[in-house]
This record gives sequence, C-alpha cells and structure tokens, in this order.
Amino acid sequence: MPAREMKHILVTGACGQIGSELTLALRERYGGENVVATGHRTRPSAVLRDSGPFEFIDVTKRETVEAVVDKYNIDTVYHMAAILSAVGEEKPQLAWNVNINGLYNVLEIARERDMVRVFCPSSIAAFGPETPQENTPQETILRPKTMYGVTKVAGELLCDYYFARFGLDVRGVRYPGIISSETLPGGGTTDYAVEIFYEALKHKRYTCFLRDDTVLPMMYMPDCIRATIMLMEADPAGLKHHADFNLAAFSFAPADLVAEIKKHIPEFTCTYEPDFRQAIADSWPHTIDDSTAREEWGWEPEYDLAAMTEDMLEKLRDKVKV
Ligand code: AKB
Repeated sequence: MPAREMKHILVTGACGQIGSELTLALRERYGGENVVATGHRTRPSAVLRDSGPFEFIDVTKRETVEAVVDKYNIDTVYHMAAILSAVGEEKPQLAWNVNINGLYNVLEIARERDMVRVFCPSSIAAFGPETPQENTPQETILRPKTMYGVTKVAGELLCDYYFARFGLDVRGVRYPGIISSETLPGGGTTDYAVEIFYEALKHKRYTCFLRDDTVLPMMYMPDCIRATIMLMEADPAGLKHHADFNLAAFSFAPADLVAEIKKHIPEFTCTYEPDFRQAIADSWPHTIDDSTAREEWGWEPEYDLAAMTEDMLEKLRDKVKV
C-alpha cells in the first residue's frame, strides 16, 4: 500500500519559538492554505497571520481542537504546544495539564479520525541525573526530576503506545536547546543561549542564569526545522523508533558561547548569577548520541557553534538595529 500523503496540516503552538518558524517552513513546502496555524493567547505575527489560516485553540479543551480539525479536514498534526522546563517548575500542574492532557486530546482526535501522521516533540529533559551525561545513548535511564521531563517521558511512552496499539503514525525527537533569531523562547532552561545574543548586541553585557561551565546540547533553528520535517517525511518502513529519537548538533557551556560572541563583539562581557534553573541544567546530559536518528532517517546537522553564532549575530543586527 503506498504511504498516505500529508495534505492538511495543523500546527499547535504556532506562535511559539519552534512553531512559528516551523509553520512558515511547512507553508512554503505544502502551500499556505494547507497549513493551519493555531495558538492559545499570543497574537500571531503579521507574517504568520497573512501566510495562511490562523485559529485560536486551547489544547486542554478538546472541543476547541476538534472544531479546527474538522473545519479544515486535518490529516496531520505537528503538536508543538507545551509548557517548558522553567515555567513547568513554577507551575507543575499547568505543565501536566497542557503537556499530558493536551497531548492525549491530540492523540485521541487523531486516532478517531485515522489521521496520517502526528509529530510530538520530546526533549533532552526526558533524561535525568542517573542518565549517562556524555554521549547519552538512545536507550538509557529516563528518570527526570522536573515536571516538564516527567511529561516528556510519559508523552514518549503514550505516543509509542498509540503507534503499537492503534497503528497511529506518531513521530518525535528529543530536542536539545534550540537557538533562533525569530521568536523568543518562552520559559526554558536553555533560553539564555538566545537572550545572550540580544544583550550582547544591545548592551554589550549579559548576566547568565547558568554557571559558566554548564555544558548542554544545543541546535540552531534551521537544523531543528530540517530535522522535524525530515523525520515526518521519512519512509515509515525505515523507522524502528517512533516518538523518542535522540537528536544532536553541538554542545557548549555559556563560557564557550561568550568566547565565540567575543570574536565578533570584543567588548562583550558576561557575569554569572545561577538561579533555580541551574539544578535543572545540571540534571541534563552534556552530549547526545544521535546515531539512531542518523541510521533510521539520515539525520545530519549543518550548523556548529561558530556558524550558528555568526548567523545569529547577522540576523539580529538587522532586528535590533545596531
Ligand atoms: C527547555 O529548556 O526547557 C527546552 C528544552 C531543552 O526542552 N528548551
């Protein structure tokens, strides 16, 4: 039987850091009218609003998702709506509700309508302090200590269950920290790696909420978008894993990023005032083994720390007008 095509796509969390750029990339690829962007409360940017349909939904209220799915005859969902690690520690009940009940609603709606495919991201937050921190394997200990991490592990398992039990083609990756120049990240532990660029350009100094030697896995947005679409378009016959692919590009500590930015802005200085996010970062891996993603669907990153830094500064110089 030929693979079924993804024709009418819904993106939840489309105003978020990844969702906003993913929506535009999907519209470019599949046509603006065929990619419905949805958000909760944040107003869409002009480009998001004008390049295709936009609707407000609340993923925790199933009927609001169903109404949009049925209105546009949706067969594929990129479920990007989520509460991230730092906000998740401040509001654990909200994180559970959005990340678990929201996902359950999406999976049930997809199952009932026999949808073609669903993407649901996991994260390096699925790992915990007992996980090997260097070259973290695909199959390893998943005992996170944050509510966000708990919801990501449960989400991976739930997605794999829907594949095994109902044949729903759910796919997902464990995103590292994502660095981007379009939409600011909201409420994560890796957010410093975006904020630092704005502050370096605007004020030539930054106070980092993580220690200078905190190594974390990171990825530049163009690679993140490419990986997401590559996995969703991969031949199902080649996939042995489904919703839990390790994914990596490069790793660095704040001090490494500061040194790289200084190559472009020599007067830039950074001070360090670790807060509650330090404990979250300390429970995550330093480097990730993504050989399974490379083998099963041909993943390979393009950007390293130097290329990402150069591109970020170039893009943000125009944006912050310095
Ligand atoms: C966060 O910091 O919470 C996210 C993530 C690594 O999933 N960026």
